[in-house]
Amino acid sequence: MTDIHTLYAITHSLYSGRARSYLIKNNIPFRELSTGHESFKAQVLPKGKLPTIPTLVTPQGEVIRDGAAIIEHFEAASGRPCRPPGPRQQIISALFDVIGTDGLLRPAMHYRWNFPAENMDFLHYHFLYSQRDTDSKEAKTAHMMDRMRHAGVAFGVSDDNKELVEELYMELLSALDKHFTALPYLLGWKPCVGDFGLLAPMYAHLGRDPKPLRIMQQQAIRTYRWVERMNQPGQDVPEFFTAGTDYLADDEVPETLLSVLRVLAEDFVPETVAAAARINHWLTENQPAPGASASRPLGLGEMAEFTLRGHTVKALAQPYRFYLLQRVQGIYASLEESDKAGVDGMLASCGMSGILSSKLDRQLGRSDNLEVWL
Ligand SMILES: N[C@@H](CCC(=O)N[C@@H](CS)C(=O)NCC(=O)O)C(=O)O
Repeated sequence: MTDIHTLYAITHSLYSGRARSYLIKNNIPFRELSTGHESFKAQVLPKGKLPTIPTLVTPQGEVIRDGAAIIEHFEAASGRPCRPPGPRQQIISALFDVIGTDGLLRPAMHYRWNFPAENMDFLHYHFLYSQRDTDSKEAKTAHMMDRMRHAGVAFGVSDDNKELVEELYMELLSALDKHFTALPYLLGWKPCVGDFGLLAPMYAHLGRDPKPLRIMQQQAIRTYRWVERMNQPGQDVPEFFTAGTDYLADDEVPETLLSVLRVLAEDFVPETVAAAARINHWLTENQPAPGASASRPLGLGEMAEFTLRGHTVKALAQPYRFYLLQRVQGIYASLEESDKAGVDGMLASCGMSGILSSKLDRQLGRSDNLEVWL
């Protein structure tokens, strides 16, 4: 038996970037294989239950499907090295994990799929070589790329609001860049769980596909460096001359990070409120049995509709957002009243108060590698 973990993942996959970065930053030895390897279908999929990446196989042969579950596996086993100690920082870290995983799909999909002249050859290479080596490889690649091309629409990008998606993303980049001027990570001198979540869209799509990569390198150099840094072992902070080693002291959440959240709140909060209403309606109508899978979107008809700067946006309402949001709400519920007041003030100052009250009528849990309705 080897002590090396196997990460089934692929370079251009959004969710893979989050788990890979966690393994790199925490010095966990691993090799990466694509799902095109025969072992994935034959040995891993029966235990992972869904063909999604990232999926991890431990040296003992345990299979863990889902990026959040992979990170939780290591966090729980090693004293939570990536959870900051203070309540405000813990809430912010868990919140960035949700936003990164589910709140930036519009810019990620828009900048990947709506610039074919710049991106298409690059994408074709990556989709082709993630396939099993069969004669139907090219046809399957074409099919997969065609399916994904429509992902932007499903997540709310339309001909009417493309400029708005770009405007908001440029504001995000500008706010992030100001933040990374003084600090190399979200909450100080080392990455927290929220850094890994945010990396998901910022690496494989926005920090790697040719069109958005150029934008980031030219207009948000410090953010680009953070993306690079998140994929390097060690701290990687040569440009900081008086670098610290830990999270910021006294549970500080810097004003520059609240400015980032102010931009993110503009669509994250109304979308979350609308998605909760939509999914709660679906729950009333469908009454899934306790233990039924909640791992996939409910269906193309289940769209959250909300207004963003005067435009109507319709985006898939996904239970997974609430699976991760439950963690933020759980941290809040466990706090002393005085700490709750501190968190309330902080969230109100950046337009994020709504995330605490947006809840589903049924809790979500995890069983046998699937998110399930409780
Ligand atoms: N909740 C999962 C989502 C993983 C996921 O959807 N990954 C994409 C690639 S970025 C995938 O495997 N898609 C194939 C599929 O959905 O069948 C996670 O965070 O790991």
